[in-house]
This record gives sequence, structure tokens and C-alpha cells, in this order.
Amino acid sequence: MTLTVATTPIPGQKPGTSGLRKKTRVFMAPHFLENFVQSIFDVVGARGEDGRGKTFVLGGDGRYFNDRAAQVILRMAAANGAARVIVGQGALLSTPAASHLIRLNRTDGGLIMSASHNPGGPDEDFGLKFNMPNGGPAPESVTEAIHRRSAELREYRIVEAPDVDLSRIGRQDLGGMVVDVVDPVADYAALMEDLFDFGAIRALFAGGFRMRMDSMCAVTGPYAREILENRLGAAPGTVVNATPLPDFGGMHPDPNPTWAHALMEEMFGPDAPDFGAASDGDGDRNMVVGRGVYVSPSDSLAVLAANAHLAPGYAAGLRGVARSMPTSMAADRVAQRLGIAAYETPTGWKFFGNLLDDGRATLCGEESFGTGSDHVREKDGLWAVLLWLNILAVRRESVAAILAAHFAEFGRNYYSRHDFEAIESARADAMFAALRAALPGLAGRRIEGLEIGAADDFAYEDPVDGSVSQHQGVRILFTDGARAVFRLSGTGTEGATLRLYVERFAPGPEGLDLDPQAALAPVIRAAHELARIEAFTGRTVPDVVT
Ligand code: VG1
Ligand code: CO
Repeated sequence: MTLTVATTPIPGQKPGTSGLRKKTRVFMAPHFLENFVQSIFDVVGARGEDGRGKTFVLGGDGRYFNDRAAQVILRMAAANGAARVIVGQGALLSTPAASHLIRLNRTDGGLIMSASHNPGGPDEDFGLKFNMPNGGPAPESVTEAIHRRSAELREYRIVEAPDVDLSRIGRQDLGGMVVDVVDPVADYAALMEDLFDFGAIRALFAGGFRMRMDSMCAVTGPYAREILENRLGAAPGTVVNATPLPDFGGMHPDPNPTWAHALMEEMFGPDAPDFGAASDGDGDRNMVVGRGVYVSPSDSLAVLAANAHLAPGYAAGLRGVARSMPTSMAADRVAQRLGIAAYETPTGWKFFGNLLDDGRATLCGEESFGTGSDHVREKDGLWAVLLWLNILAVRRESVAAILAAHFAEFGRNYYSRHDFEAIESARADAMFAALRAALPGLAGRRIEGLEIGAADDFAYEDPVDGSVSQHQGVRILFTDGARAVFRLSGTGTEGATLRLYVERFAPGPEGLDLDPQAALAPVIRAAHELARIEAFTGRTVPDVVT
């Protein structure tokens, strides 16, 4: 039986960089999840214009409340007239696997339950995002419409029914709607086999190559086990923290040197394996580490772009490379050398979608440990790990040697991101207001031995659909090619998070192996002075440095 439940609009449901993220208890409060889900179905439609029910994909990263939310979303999909929902077994799907299922089955979109790299648990974070029929995150026009709808919603629809058994693969009925429970790994693993030379990677492992993959008790565990250990022959136990847990085992599933410190210690320790990797809560991020060498995400994107042709899926070359604005310009240098287009987009994977759909870009990346390609419409952590493995299997050099050769050929973009977390929002807003007001007068000013060439608030005009996104981050460009970028996070759930991104180019051949923080010190000092970070926020040192 379908119930129509009266509700009151709940304000503040503004989806951020990728979907709506809130404290789990907020999502669990009466009607909160339901309001948001109804707003999604009201905007995207659970039935097509011909009245026929639509098909959606549903899955999540296994965090606390994932299982309950899945049952609510299924019952609401049925009540709103959807014809079919494809769900990962156990309500699990990594974000890239969900993107792939949306595309493979030509569905009308999908709902992904995740707060990505944010910790999970009753006192931590939960999230939900809608992905479009192309497999990518909803564009701003859609998330804005969902936000507006949630502010006026008066009722939602839900069927009364017992829980669907999501542990059982196969077809079930829910109030006239088909629920297909599928293996979350199988189709994704097959796609990876299409793109990469599994034979060459198997031979690499068979020759004694050792790897450590830290899945951080999040969703990539089952995917990494199946692909790396079962299909590629990596030693059993290569994948650690491989069981997705509701609280991620208390870990913070953010694959960076701070949160994946156990992996870092192993990779810099006496018996380090050849290659290390970690992934985030929903499996779209990756960190890559060689024996005794850390690969920054911006450098990883550049190395992958320069070597992608070594993998079968990219043997024909790349159409173009896209990076988010705060990501270092290392990939641009590769694109220039290859004679292909380089795009600079705002932060967030949704901005890459049009470039990928339009065949303008093949590889995309963000400084925040996100890399991906046109195989899906999300960033893809395991994909990046496999592309690195494919390159290592062909080149038969160490990660350190590949990086050093890359810097020698292209020069090095020293790069770092400093995060200042849980700042009082009003203080952060005041700092940005002052910084933006100062922008017009900055060009020509000298600071910390650097001269400012230009300063602006990044705006992006999508080259495919012409849509414009304003206020995507303040950029200070110095005349020697160094940059400082300031943004506020759109994914945090407590106060404001200030992100300061700094970059400086060393052409080589000298000065290619400095400590990044030391190489960047003048840019960091200049950034602090220009934005008056301490005066506005009271902070002098960042909480997280990547
Ligand atoms: C952060 C990153 C951004 C990424 C976003 C989603 O956003 O900086 O690059 O796209 O997270 O990543 P923000 O607004 O907090 O800086 V996650 O892995 O959804 O998957
Ligand atoms: Co993620």
C-alpha cells in the first residue's frame, strides 16, 4: 500500500560539491531522508513523460545507516512509480561501480549513499547524491532544483512493505516495482579487464612484485580482493582492511598521508613493497605510493597522462586532459607536449562530465586524490591503481624512477594543499569577503620576494553547454608561475574548511628533489599575508597537509 505522508519542508538541504552530506543523526531524524529523496524524485521524475516507470541504480559505501536508507529509498522509488531498481548486494556499490552500472544498463540515473572520505558512524557523516543517466553527478542546475523543491515539500510517498532481502542476488518484487540485486563487483571487474593488460600485470606479480592495498575498511575491499588477488595473482593478504564496516573500523577513510599513515609507514619502512595504494570510503579516490616515494595526486595525473598509451584501453592516445583549477599545472605540460587540449574546471567531478561526454577529454583529475577517465563519469580509485600497475608492468621501472624521469623531462610543479578545518563560518566568510575585495588592487604588488601578476575569483564557462559557474576559488598568480589558491570546502559538515593550495614550478635540471614544503615556503608565507589567515581565523598552522 502506498502512503502519502505529510511533512514540513526542512531547510538547509543544499547539496554541496558532490551531493548532500550531513551528520548521520540529521539524516536519521524523522522525515529528513524521506524529504530529500522525494525532492530528488520530484525533480528528476520516477516516471518518464510517457508515464512508464524509470530504472535507477542504488548502492552505497556500507557506512552506518546505509542499509536502512536503502530500504527507504527502494520503498519511495516504488511509491513514486519507478519500474526497476538495480541494487548492489548488501546495498554496496562503489561510486565508480555505480556510475558504470548506470551506463551499462542505460538506466535513468542512480542514487549513491555515501559521504565519501568523511568518517562514518552514528556520530559521523552520511550522504546521498543523485547521478544522471550519463553516470555522472547531477549538475548544479539539478542540485539547485532539488534544493528548491526540498524547501517547499509538503508530502512524500512511500509504500508499506517488509524489507527487501538485499543479501540475496536475484529479482524480487516491491509493490509492483522490480528490485534486481546484483553482484557489486562483477561488471566493474569486467570493465577493468577491458581497459588494462591483465596478462602483463599478472606477469609482474608472478615475477615477485609486491604490493599493499589499504581499503581502509571501506567499499573497495571486495573489489580490490577480487581484482588484485583473485584475477591478477597478487599475494593473498595484499589487500588490507578489506571488509567494509559501518564505522570503517574507526578509520577516517581518506587516502592521504595523514589518514593512511599505516600505509605510508610501511612504504617508507625497511621491508617496503614495490607499490602501495589506498582508497576512500566510496572508492573514487586513490593515493599511490612507491617504495620510499609519495606520488602527489597532481603528479600522478601528469604521469598517467604521459603514459596512458601503454594500457590497451588508451593505446589510441588521449583526446584531452582536464584538471580542476586548484590541481597543479603539471598535467598541462604533458598535454602541451602531446599536442592535446588541457581543460581547467571548478572543483568537483560534475564539471568533467560534459568534457567526457563530448569527447573532448579522456583523462581527468583533481588534487584531492581523484583521477579518472571516460570509462565512467566519476573519479575511480581502483582504476588509477590499475593504470599505474599497467604502466609499471610495461616499463619495469620503480615508481621513484618513473617520477624522477617525468620531472627531468617536464620539470616539477611543487605542490601542496593546506586545510584549516572547522573554522567558524562567519570568520571564514569575512576572510573571503576581504580577500575578494582586495583582488582588483593586487596585480603588480611584491610580497615575500614574489610579484603578483594577476588575481581573480575563478569563473568557469562550460565549453559544451555554455553554463557559467562563478566564485569557484580565489587565484593569486605570481609572475614566476607560482600560484596560491583559496577555496572553502563544499563537503564538510562542521563549520567551514579553508583550503589553501600552493604551487611553484621548477624547470630543472637543478632543484627537482627538494622537500615540497620547503620549496613552497615563500608562496605559503605570501598566501598567509595576503589573506590574513591568522587575523581572520586565529589559525597559523593547517590541520592537514597533503
Ligand atoms: C572535496 C575535494 C574535491 C572533490 C570532493 C568530492 O571537495 O576537494 O576535489 O571533488 O571533495 O570528493 P571540497 O569541496 O571539500 O574541497 V569525494 O571523494 O566525494 O568523493
Ligand atoms: Co569519494
